[in-house]
Amino acid sequence: MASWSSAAERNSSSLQRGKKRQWVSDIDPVAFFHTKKQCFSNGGMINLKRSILISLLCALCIAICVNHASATLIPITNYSFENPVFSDGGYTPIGTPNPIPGWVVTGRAGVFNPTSAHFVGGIVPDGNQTAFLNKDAKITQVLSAALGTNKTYTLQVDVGDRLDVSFPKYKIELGVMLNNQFLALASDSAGLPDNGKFTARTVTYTTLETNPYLGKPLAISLWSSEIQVNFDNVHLENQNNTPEPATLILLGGGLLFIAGYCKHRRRNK
Ligand SMILES: [Ca+2]
Ligand SMILES: [Ca+2]
Repeated sequence: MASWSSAAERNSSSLQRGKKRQWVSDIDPVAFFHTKKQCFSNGGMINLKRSILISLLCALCIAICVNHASATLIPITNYSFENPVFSDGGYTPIGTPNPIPGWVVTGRAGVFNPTSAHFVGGIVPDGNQTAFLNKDAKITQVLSAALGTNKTYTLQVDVGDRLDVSFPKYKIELGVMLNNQFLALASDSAGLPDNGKFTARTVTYTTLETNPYLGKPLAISLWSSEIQVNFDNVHLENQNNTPEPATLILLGGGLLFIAGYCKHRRRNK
């Protein structure tokens, strides 16, 4: 039985080899060569296109990373209202000259070290103190930086609602100084912090080459309608919206590499 099976398998195998030989002999060698060459050529072209695409994507990713890394923090004096220092529950007394160092104050405002009677756990977003602004009070700071072209400015401020006071209206404004007057360019007044807590609010402003206020000093203004709004942790940064020289060098290097690679492949064919 086993020998019959082996003989049948041998016959079948021999038949298959015969068919295979015939199939191979039926193929036009010239046509086969051309087809193979075309397949290789197409495969090579696909690989080359894939390499170029991957290289370009890598260059683009690097360029985006470099652009994100170019965000610049603009210094703000007494941004966290930790100066001057008060003990728990302490605040700027009425009539204190220069009540918030670094800020121009109009109306009743100062710095405040709250306790758990004022905010949940006595916690503030940064450090131990906040600014407090009562009825129609405003604090303003003119910054050392000027409004630049093709930039996106992001101003972030934490806004707090005291446990023992109802939350009034407020306004956060980013602007420029024009003829010694503050001119708002962007603002926020829509935040509603939970009772006894702070919420982070953001104001953004993007400049183009046609902006009429380019070169004017940047300024920040914070305002409260009634007793009382608390502000803390004021941060401003800008991000360039045009490629910087480093980005262009990276992109140029990537393109030169691709060109060199293509030349190398053509030579080796
Ligand atoms: Ca603080
Ligand atoms: Ca409240």
